[in-house]
Amino acid sequence: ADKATSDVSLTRLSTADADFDASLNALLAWEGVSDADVRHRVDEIIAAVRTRGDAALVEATNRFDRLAVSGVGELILSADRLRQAYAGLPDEQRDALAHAAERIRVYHEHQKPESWHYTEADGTLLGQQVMPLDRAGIYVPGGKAAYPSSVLMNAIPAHVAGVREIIMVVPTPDGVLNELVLAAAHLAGVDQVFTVGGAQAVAALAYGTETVPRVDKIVGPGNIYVATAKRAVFGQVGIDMIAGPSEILVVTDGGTDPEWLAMDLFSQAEHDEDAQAILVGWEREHLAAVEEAIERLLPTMEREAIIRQSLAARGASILCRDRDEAVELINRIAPEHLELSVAGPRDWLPGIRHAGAIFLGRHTAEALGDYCAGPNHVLPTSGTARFSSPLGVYDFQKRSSLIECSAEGASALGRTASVLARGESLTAHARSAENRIEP
Ligand code: HSO
Ligand code: ZN
Repeated sequence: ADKATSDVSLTRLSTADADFDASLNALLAWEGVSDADVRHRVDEIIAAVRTRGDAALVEATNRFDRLAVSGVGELILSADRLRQAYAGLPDEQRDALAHAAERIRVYHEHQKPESWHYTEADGTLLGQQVMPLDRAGIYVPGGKAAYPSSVLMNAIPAHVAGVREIIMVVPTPDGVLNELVLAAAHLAGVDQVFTVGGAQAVAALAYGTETVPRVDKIVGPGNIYVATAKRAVFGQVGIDMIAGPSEILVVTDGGTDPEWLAMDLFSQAEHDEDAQAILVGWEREHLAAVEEAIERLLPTMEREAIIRQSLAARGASILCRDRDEAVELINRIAPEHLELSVAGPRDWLPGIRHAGAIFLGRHTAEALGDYCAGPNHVLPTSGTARFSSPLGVYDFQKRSSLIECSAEGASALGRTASVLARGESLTAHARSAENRIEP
């Protein structure tokens, strides 16, 4: 174990430490499962909304968001209201939002998968047809994590996918609306907004109420109640991944301004106390320079307290032997965001197997990707980049397989199917297939 001295805000590790593996595991550990108490409360809310619809939704909303509305009608924002929010923004904000939305749209247009088919010699056609979901529900958190950029990132891929109807829910605790969030909804093609949140909003989207339409998939981040509710309704509807705290892993070859690196780490750390910012490099002095920049810049940060807490609890500066060991670390951590602040970053790509988004080179700050580069900022966290991908157009589509047998094709396949069906003692299957066998 190493000199986590009091003048340094984050944990210092070295791959040469005898207990490095254990230290790294402890650093990465994240308990993402909600406790039985939360699950119980969420189940109750879901059951209430499922059985009593609008009435339960209004009750829960009044209670948790400290409102006094009498019907769901008061919780609907019209398309006009969204347009107004957009029109009412200061020019600079409106232009920035529009610029970001356009770039995100263009990027996601590239993601659109094509339907395909092929035809066999006997005329049999096989293929796959891609179709959008009918209705998607987008959860937008209220309060301190109400990010307009996340509205764009969740709704635009749905829109590009061709989803017919996009329903957004956003809680308004104490009735407070975020105009930027509404403006983003307008730009992203959201059809209807309900100002509800929490498990009750997830339940309403999953089962439908008299007023809230039932959706086919619910996406978007939320607090522990929202995440628990999404898990609970999975199967009734589709859900996206359950997001953990935001993470960044910055790899430096020693050639980037330490202050840039410090700020890149802060940019994740400032999201919340549980966010994780990790620096990896093989130049001992350079790492020390970044640590020093961190100390120097911390007092200048508006969110100093959150950043300090995040760095102290989950931040680290890891000294490794060389570039190969850095790649090993990347794949082991499977970070949500990977910044390769190195010369020749593209050469690294073939070695990187697990990362949500890869930011190549010294100029590519993660913050640019968070807002407006184009790729999605909804990414797999907590090591789930090992098996999952950024939110994308494909999350709002599904595939149907296509089979069209020619007479000749059916005859040939009939023989194979018949044998296999009789092997399974399924006689109707066998005779159905045999009917197509030509003598
Ligand atoms: N870094 C966040 C996304 C975000 N950043 C929104 C700023 N606003 C996702 O990990
Ligand atoms: Zn961010």
